[in-house]
Amino acid sequence: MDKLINEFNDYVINKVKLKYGVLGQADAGKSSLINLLTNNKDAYVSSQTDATMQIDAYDYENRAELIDFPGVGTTHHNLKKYKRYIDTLKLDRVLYIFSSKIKNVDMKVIEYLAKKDVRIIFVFNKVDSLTDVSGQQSRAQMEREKDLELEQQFKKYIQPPMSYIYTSVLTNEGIDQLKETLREDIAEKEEKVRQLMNDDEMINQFITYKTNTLIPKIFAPSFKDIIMSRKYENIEQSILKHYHLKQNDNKITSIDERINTFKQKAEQTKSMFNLNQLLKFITPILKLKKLKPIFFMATILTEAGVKDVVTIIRSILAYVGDAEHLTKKEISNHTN
Ligand SMILES: Nc1nc2c(ncn2[C@@H]2O[C@H](COP(=O)(O)OP(=O)(O)OP(=O)(O)O)[C@@H](O)[C@H]2O)c(=O)[nH]1
Ligand SMILES: [Mg+2]
Repeated sequence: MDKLINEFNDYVINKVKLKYGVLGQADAGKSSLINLLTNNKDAYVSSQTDATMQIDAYDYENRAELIDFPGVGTTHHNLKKYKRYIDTLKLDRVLYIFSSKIKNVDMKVIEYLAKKDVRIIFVFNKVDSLTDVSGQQSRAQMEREKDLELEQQFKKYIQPPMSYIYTSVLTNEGIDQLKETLREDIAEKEEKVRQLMNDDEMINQFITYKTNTLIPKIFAPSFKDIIMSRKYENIEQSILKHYHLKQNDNKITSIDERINTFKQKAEQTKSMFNLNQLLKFITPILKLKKLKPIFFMATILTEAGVKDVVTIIRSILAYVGDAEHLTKKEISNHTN
């Protein structure tokens, strides 16, 4: 696939990435599960309770994020703090990990999530150590009882049926089932990605994002020399490269030519750079968030004695505007 389309595809995927909060009981194996699911050794695992002190996110197959929470109800992370984490992170889903019986604090967190309409996948980890001391019950019986208990506790806020996925990081039991659950959940998003790739508003958003990352690149202090020496082709190349446009495929009017045209029109003869004047030209062309680098560069150039600063910047931005337009056309051609 085309570089540009690839980047747009990544952008859209990122937009719809599901955020899974991996929450649950302290020491239940939340971080270990994340490590296993994402094949990394990064999530902090410890034999000490309360190992996860901060909140980190891990990529899951480039389609979702697993967010490693600290254990609930520990001294450092009381209920209030936990709720705050949940709110600020805007979770789409929660994997709630148990390794022992349901506690009061679990009920409070789950009730909070349910009221916020966050879908919860219940996991009972460390199933390798789930044994019946009396030897009376089979594993299947124990699991059935645990599922019933789960339903009893939460049917007030969550629609039954409810059951755990029983997992073990030690024996790998249940890991495939957990992955399958995630896979189905994520698959629903694939269609959404396809739709958004054809969505005009999404294309515009992407282009705005691209331009916003371009501006600080162009108007970096190193560009002062280029502008002083009037080698605008360098800037043109950077712009085309940034949008993955090929030099030959398009006929954008050069910056040099634009400068001449603007000068001929004699619209702008003042030697001093004027902020309002510049703004007047920028606003209709680009939807820019970051104007600071432009003004900063304009000031530097004016101080360096460049006379037609506004005309130069105006011409560069007009070039960017055309590049944006071409980029949009490229994407639309590809996706429609
Ligand atoms: N027997 C057994 N031990 C496990 C399993 N999963 C994790 N452990 C062990 O349990 C301990 C805690 O694991 P962590 O992954 O740090 O647990 P956590 O839920 O992230 O802990 P906090 O972040 O402190 O709340 C470690 O010693 C793990 O090796 C499992 O499935 N079975
Ligand atoms: Mg942890």
